[in-house]
Amino acid sequence: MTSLPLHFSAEVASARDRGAPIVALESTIITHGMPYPRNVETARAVEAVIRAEGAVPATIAVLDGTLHIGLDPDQLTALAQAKNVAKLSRADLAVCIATGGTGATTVAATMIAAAQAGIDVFATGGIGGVHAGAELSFDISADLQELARTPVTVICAGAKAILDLPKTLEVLETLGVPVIVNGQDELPAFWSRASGLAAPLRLDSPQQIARAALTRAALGLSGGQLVANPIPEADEIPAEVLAPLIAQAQAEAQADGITAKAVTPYLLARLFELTEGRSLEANIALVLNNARLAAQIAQQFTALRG
Ligand code: PSU
Ligand code: MN
Repeated sequence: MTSLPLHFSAEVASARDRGAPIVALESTIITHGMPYPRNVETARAVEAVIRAEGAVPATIAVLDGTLHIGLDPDQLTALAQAKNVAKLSRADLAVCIATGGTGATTVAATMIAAAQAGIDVFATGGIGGVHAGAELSFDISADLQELARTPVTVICAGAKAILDLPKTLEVLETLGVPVIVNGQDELPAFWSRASGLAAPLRLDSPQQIARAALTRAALGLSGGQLVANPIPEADEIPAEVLAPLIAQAQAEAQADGITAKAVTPYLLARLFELTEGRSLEANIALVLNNARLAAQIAQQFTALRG
């Protein structure tokens, strides 16, 4: 058996030595979720928010066959500029590492890497879920199963509103994943605070969220937690403004024969055009907001573990 080629950045290695709180960050949002140069600007700003809150960011990616936990600024810039980077989910991670490849980690693959590295908390924008029309396409993100099996608390702003949210909630319920809304009774829908769907669970503080994860582990329950953190009011795009544009993008994706891993990046890029860039501004704002909460939750894990 080969040993796992896992590489810690100097900043993350030092945080591990000190027992400082660490927040994992994914890289597919950089390579497939946002256009250059806003992607790298956002990645840097997200890391800065986490440091300002007293935690250490660990952006995760596979570079030339090595699983990196924490990227230095040059590595981050190179990844953000690279073309045709692979999008790695659970199924792809080992092949990419074994063949010396380079790839960006999705929510599922980032959770796997975070768990390997002993990181409890991971901030992103929106998880993957059940796509509209999944009853025909069977397009259900591997992110959902990962939440059921890997013990990481994932902070998002809800599943992306390009998905079928009721079906996504049903699958998460079937899988036994706690879906915890931070501070409101309604599930947020990524770019909007409202979804029309009730929050399956609600908690109101970073300490409660960390305590729930530790209690889950103490009960012997495998798997993670999903925290849905509503986008700040000032940054949201009302659901009724987005709904027709999402429907248009979905229809175009189908007409263009877009399938599998290409669906989410296609829809995000098309919405960027249809909203004249507004969807990207909201996406950036919600990621920063999630990073802040994730850093606070990571600190509570450290404090509660003592
Ligand atoms: N959050 C964002 N933008 C993104 C993603 C998350 O704000 O692009 C990425 C994550 O990596 C997530 C992926 O795992 O979208 C979902 O892809 P799929 O639907 O193919 O599983
Ligand atoms: Mn999919």
